[in-house]
Amino acid sequence: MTITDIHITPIAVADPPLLNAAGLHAPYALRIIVELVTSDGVSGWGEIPGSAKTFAALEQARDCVIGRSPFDINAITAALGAIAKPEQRTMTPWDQRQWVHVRSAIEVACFDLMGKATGHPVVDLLGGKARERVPFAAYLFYKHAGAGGELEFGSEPTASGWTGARQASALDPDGIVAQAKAMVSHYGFRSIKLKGGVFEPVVEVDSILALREAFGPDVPLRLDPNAIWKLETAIEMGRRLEGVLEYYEDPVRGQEAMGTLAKAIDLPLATNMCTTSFSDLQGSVKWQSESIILSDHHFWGGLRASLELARFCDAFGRGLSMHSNSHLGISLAAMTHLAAAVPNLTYDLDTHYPWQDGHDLVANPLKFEDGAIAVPDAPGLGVEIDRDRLASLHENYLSCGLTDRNDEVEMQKVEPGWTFQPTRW
Ligand code: GKR
Ligand code: MG
Repeated sequence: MTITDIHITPIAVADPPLLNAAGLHAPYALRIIVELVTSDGVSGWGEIPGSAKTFAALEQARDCVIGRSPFDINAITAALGAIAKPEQRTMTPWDQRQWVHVRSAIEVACFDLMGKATGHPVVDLLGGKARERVPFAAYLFYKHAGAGGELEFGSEPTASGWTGARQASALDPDGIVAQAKAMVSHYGFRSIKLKGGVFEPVVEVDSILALREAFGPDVPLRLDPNAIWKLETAIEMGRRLEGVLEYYEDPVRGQEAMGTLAKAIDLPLATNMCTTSFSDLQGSVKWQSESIILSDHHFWGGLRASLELARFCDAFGRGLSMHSNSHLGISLAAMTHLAAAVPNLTYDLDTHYPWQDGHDLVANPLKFEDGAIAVPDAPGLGVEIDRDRLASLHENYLSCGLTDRNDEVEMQKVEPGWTFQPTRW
């Protein structure tokens, strides 16, 4: 089996006006879909965050893939390593390094092909199931009214349930509790994460306390201000949240500050911002910057790299959870197979999927039942791509005018003069 072609398709999917430390989500989230085609006419699929730089890097990667077997991931990885440029993570909440994304997209598509060739689900190729069902967490955002895409900013919705909550604004603790109730009742999630870094820290702590009041002590809660708080603020807020949060995610920026915070409060710290690559692991040990690392196969360079990260976490006493960005069903399937194969991935995973639900290019998207997804047994990732849907999401990309995610620019459309500050409060 030889890879004979690679199709790289940028797409844009409707995304509601969600707020975060870097600004505001645009009406469309960008993704890139990678299809590897083999000599026997089989397609393997990968999905990663979209950006012009990542698209260009994928174009350069063609020759590393074509003519090779999908079973030869070591050779493909070495070829990619030879053309990749060194790159640093930037200050944004999401990781913009393109080569980790390229490796991830290609590797996931190879695993899909290997599964289809052998008749096994990807989880089997990663060592087999450590669990039958993968639990996910509700991921709440402060947001303006509107559902993204064509609807953009609208008036308050008339729809009920999750459809209504997805359109509604949520700008205070009551709005957050309403959003949580709708999302939890629709998907059955049993843990809740709030994206912070948007309002004064006391407002965000009050939102967490309102969630605790509404859901009781048995629903684990997480708060993620995306590293925008000062150390003294994070200590003060952290003390109010001791005994309330399951973990406190990236309240401050950098491993050293996280390590200092960890000593000052009695709360587990988690990160997808300060320990984000293998070269950060030395610093993680030196500063003891977190108790829990949020893996992400898009950012760590694929599924096998994520298994290696899991071994580090096991050996160095770190918990392991999973990070997410706006995504569709190929990524959801890859996350599910990976999480099913990692024995020590014991936290409910992040997912943005509810915000994109109904817009997927996967014809048979994996379904949440009681907040979890049953690991598929079909060969490969177990997803079928709706090619018409892929084409229309690509049309969205061509017409929406976005080529990169820039939450600061989107925020300036609503609040002229607003600027991102690496440390705000
Ligand atoms: O989607 O706005 C967002 C999030 O802030 C995302 O970009 C982050 O990467 O979910 C992420 C996180 O946990 O930091
Ligand atoms: Mg985070």
